[in-house]
Amino acid sequence: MLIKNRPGWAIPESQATPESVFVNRRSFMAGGAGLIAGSALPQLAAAQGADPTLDLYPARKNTAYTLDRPVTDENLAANYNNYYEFGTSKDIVASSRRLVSRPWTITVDGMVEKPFEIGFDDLVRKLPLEERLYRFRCVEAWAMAVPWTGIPLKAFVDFAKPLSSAKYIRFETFLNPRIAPGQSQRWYPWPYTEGLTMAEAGNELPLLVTGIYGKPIPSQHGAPIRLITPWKYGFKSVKSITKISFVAERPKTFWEGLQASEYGFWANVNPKVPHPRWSQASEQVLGTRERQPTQLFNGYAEQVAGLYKGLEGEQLYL
Ligand SMILES: Nc1nc2c(c(=O)[nH]1)N[C@H]1C(S)=C(S)[C@@H](COP(=O)(O)O)O[C@H]1N2
Ligand SMILES: [Mo]
Repeated sequence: MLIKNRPGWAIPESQATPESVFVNRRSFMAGGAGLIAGSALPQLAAAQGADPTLDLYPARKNTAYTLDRPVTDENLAANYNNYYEFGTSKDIVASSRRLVSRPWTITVDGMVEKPFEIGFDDLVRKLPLEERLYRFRCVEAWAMAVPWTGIPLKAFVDFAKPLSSAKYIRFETFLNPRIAPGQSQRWYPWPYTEGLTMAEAGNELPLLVTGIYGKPIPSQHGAPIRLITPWKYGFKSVKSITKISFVAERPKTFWEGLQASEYGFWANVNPKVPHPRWSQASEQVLGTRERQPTQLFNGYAEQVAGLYKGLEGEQLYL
């Protein structure tokens, strides 16, 4: 990663770029709204080139999820991103503007009663949206705290009607190298893929996120819909989802495909289990100069620790 004029909140190269360090090494080798009926608003917005879901924001706040730190400044979060489809630096905002998030179709297939396709604008009005404050922790040891708006994944799973034989849920990002320059780099296992167990998917925490800071989610954060799993390292939180499959076998994830010894399937946050190349004991909070202690399950042990009973033999924290 190349930072010119590194801002104060940026993290020293040595601490902040493990994912890109690995990859670069690899690449070297190889208004008048009151007059209009409510249902016409989205179409009108779309015709004017505005986001057709604007009327859904801000969504109802679910105050059950509280923070132990201030909300990260919106501009910091919006300009320090990991989105390898658009480049390996943190500075991918301009490149990510090439993402075309409308029309957007999501394919739901695999072990479901009936596979289907659904337009994003249809889906987002079928299921309840809510806003939650969550901590967020990247495996690179930087952290933030963000108001996400989304559909609880649990509600989506009920809607999709998986068969009881489904064991995992698998998410896929779009695949289009003409839009995403990173996808022309053939040594990556595109498309970006992630997965959860069905038990994890049924937990209260995971959100299918459609908005951030009370507005529709911008391209660099994974428009129009991405996953957020706040107790896991950030790479689990797959962006710009076009396919959701219910499957019997554990999916092979993007980062596992690149470097399985460093980025595993479970990826639960744990201060006591270091990454093979750096400590996870503390984290750099965006917008501050201090490091904070990392918390087990990123502070969400109460909600998720029970999911891992009986799985102690697995590499739960990598
Ligand atoms: N499709 C896709 N999803 C992705 C990534 C990516 O490169 N491509 N990066 C992941 C990583 S490593 C992190 S830390 C978060 C970053 O989310 P943010 O940029 O919205 O903060 O997105 C995750 N989801
Ligand atoms: Mo990350």
